[in-house]
Amino acid sequence: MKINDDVLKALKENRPVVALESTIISHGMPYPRNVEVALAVEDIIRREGAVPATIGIIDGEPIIGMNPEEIEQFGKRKGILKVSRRDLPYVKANKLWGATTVAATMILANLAGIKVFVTGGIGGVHRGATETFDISADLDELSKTPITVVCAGPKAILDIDLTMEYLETKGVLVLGYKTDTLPCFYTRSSNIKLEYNVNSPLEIAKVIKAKDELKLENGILVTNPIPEQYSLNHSMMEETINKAIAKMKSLGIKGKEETPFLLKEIVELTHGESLEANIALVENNAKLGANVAIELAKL
Ligand code: PSU
Ligand code: MN
Repeated sequence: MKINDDVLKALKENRPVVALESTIISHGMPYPRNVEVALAVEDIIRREGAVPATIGIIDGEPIIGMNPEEIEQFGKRKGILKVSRRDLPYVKANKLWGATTVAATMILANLAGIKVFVTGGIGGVHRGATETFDISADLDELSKTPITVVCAGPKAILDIDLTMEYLETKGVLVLGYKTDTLPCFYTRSSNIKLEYNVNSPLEIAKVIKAKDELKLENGILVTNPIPEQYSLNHSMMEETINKAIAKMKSLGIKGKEETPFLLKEIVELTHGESLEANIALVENNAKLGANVAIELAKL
């Protein structure tokens, strides 16, 4: 594993570090916006007072804290694999390039000693999963790796109710940041009531600390609603998502290709509006995640 100097120094001095994933760069957004956003998100984290660590795999070696040239490569290079938990050993052994999903980023962040991780939306239980069994490995990872993930809720393309049931079964605490309903990525709220709502980064940090004291090895999911002005209309998005899913089925796209295909299709169907929303929510999460890491480092 290669940890960059800034990140290593911060970790040694118990200063706040925030992990970032690379699947969102290589498979979640089009070039060159993906690179611009990845760099902008790092800047936001620095401005708040924490150290960003974008994680990915280069020639089989996990990189904890990519430099801007590496981020550029992850944005434009073709053939970078989408790497989740199961893919890690193969990619390492064969010295391949891998963009890490939420699950794989959690594993590597944890190895490096990072506790807080910011992303857009996590994977979850896909619609139709009762037939297909398609449940993102992100959910199981949250049940066994002690990282706090700040996101804007499960991606709207999923079955949100089943995702929440699954998280409950797996013992994953879901916190709503200044919201008492579950935010769903493109929209600020949903009809799913959350048990716990928190109102400050300090409050979140205290929950993380309590979990650690209880020796619970699982993660925590913090859901942070997309900023009001970027929130998209729920019924319009449902229509769009259904169209995208229908096209995906007609093309026979399955498994790990589903999420990248749907995100891309939705960007086209919304004429880029969903991409702007996606960017806004990631940036918003970066701000919150940085402050959670800052409070946690003080406790
Ligand atoms: N959120 C986004 N864009 C993305 C993803 C999440 O805004 O590209 C990625 C994350 O890396 C997440 C992955 O872990 O999609 C989930 O894929 P799957 O459903 O195949 O597990
Ligand atoms: Mn899947």
